[in-house]
Amino acid sequence: MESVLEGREKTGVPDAILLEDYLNEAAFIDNLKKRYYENLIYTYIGQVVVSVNPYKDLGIYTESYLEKYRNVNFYEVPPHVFAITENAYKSMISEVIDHCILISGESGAGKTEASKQVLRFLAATSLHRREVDRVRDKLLQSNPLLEAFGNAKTNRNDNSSRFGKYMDIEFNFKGDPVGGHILNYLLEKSRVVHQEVGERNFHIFYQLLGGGPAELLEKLHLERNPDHYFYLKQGKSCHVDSINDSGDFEAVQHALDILNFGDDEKTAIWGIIGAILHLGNVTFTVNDDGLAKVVDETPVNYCSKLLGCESKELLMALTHRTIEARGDVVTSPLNPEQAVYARDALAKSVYERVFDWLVRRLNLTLHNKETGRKTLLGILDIYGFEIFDKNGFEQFCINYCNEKLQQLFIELTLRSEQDEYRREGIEWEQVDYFDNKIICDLVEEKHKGIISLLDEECLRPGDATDATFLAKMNSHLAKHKHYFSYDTSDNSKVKKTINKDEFRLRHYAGEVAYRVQGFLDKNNDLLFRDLKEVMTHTSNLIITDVFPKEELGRKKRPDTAATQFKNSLGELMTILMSKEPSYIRCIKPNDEKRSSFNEERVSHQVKYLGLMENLRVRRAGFAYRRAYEIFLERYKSLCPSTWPNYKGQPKDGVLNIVKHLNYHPDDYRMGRSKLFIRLPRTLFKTEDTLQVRKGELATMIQAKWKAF
Ligand code: AD9
Ligand code: MG
Repeated sequence: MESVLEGREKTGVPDAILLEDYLNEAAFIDNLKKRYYENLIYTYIGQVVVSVNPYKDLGIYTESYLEKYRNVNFYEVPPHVFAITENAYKSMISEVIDHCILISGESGAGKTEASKQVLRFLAATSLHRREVDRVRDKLLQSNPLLEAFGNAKTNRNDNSSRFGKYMDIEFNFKGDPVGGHILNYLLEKSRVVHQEVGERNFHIFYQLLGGGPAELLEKLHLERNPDHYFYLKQGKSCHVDSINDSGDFEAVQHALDILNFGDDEKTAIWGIIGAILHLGNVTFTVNDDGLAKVVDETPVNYCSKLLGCESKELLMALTHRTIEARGDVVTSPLNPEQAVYARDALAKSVYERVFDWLVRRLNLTLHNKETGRKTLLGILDIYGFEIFDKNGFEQFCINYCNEKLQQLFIELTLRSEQDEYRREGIEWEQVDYFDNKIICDLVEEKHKGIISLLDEECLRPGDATDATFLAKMNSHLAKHKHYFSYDTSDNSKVKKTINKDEFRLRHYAGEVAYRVQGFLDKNNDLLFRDLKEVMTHTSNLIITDVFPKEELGRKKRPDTAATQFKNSLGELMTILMSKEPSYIRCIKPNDEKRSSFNEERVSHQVKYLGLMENLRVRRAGFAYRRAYEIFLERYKSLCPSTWPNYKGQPKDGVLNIVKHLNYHPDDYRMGRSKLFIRLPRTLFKTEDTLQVRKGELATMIQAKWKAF
């Protein structure tokens, strides 16, 4: 295999810090492009992996690749997600510190694929003892299961993650994976009841219909054709060429088995999926008083049967609302519009809670009972930054989450760089970069940020609407550099591009216009009490678990959806900050989901991911650094005092080598544990000398053999 240094002529440079013209974005992109067309999708910026989605199978994740990247030095093999994973794994084991691998990039850039390969590589680290094998299989099988329930086709990505996922893998002191734990973030549950044209509901619905055995579908009273279900067909794209629903159903069944789901649990799961589909087919009309009346009771009956509740009760709860006010209980009928709202709220709530249940259930299975020293390696794979034609509350949350991650990247890459120079006693030069903290604050700041303003409107009794929320933002945020709306803009050009019911944020990754419609509602996240009550006494074992009776007695209003999300992101940031991070920065090379490299699209992402700044920071002082031991090991043959035998301190050995090679004093620094080299040129020369030397040594050996 080529090393990072040896491959440079044929295929561009494998590490962008080796680019001579490192300030030049065009040169950086040209390098990525050259490599992309050679099927080399990975390029480093120091320890950061930049990955460009190949949109085709490159055969670079096979067993033999898993092997090739085991026990190697980061810089001696071509860039790969396996290399960065091996690096993190090795340092986790040897230094006994927790690590995390943070994967970012916009929707469709390849985060989920990368995270799966990272997990595969880690799972394969075990020594194949039986117990470890079992853990490994479970860790791996959690993926297809969660993807089935949490991913969907969007207009950006056929397998788009609609939830955020952070997974810790636990290793024992021997370095074997012994357990895991998953944290999930805000599932886009509105998708259960509505999809934009070209999109689908969560995969699992189509998988069950496409792959479920006939007897199962019969029991669930389901038709095989997804077009039969209102909740599945709104996007008008039930069938997708790139997706094999029935095959994926098999994979889910297999995963459920490996993860020890019992028959009763499986029955409960399929019952719920079926119940949601039937629920979506319940329609309402008006009775003589203008109030909601169910058109056809059949789907209500099926739904109740599958959830295990009384059909009459469900029917009543779908068309009525009971309110308790100062001890008085008043039940009033709903109009058809309200009834549809109640129906959808039930479907969303059931699905979301079942998803949470799945994660809890997985965590029970992945829980490691062993005590003793453990280290963790976390993998973060969330929904990427996205801009659609219509963006709502969900995109607002997703993009806010991406702002937070970008913020973490900025803080940690700069901080760790600064720390390293300080630790090694080397002078540091500051590099300017765009700090997106201002946007994070705009969204999350207490009392002033968008989430606070939204919560105020949600909690305000009386006439609060999406429009009053917009007005409130306009009055508070008019002057903010990253906030725009029709009313706050006095520039007629801007006015033309923005609708009256939108606000626009200038995110780190681009401008996004959000329609305010639905913000209050989604943030309030109400499920009428009547429906909740019915859910608390069903016979479906998952539903009874996720709708506990105690919830009905609770007086305190739960946090709003946005506030819950904000808090859980805050906790996530704390977790990530406490670990040693590695980064995979994913780039989406075009919008057509095909293998080609659109420079403009890439350039946009290079800008907003801050890759040029990243590169400058890496190069500001010293482009290349290597621990003394490693440098010595690689180059010891270049100096008579270190070859063939050297017994002294690595640092002294390295000093001998660089002196012998006539390094200019300005070109390098001796840190406490590492050698720092200012320019790639110096290293190239050294590497070339090494190649010549290897040739000489080979000839010498051959000559010896001949003489012998
Ligand atoms: V989202 O934010 O969840 O919408 P991701 O996760 O960034 O997005 P994903 O990993 O799902 O994107 O990749 C999108 C598609 O690109 C995959 O379904 C594959 O078809 C394709 N892809 C991505 N990475 C690779 C790869 N390393 N090799 C081959 C890839 N194909
Ligand atoms: Mg994804």
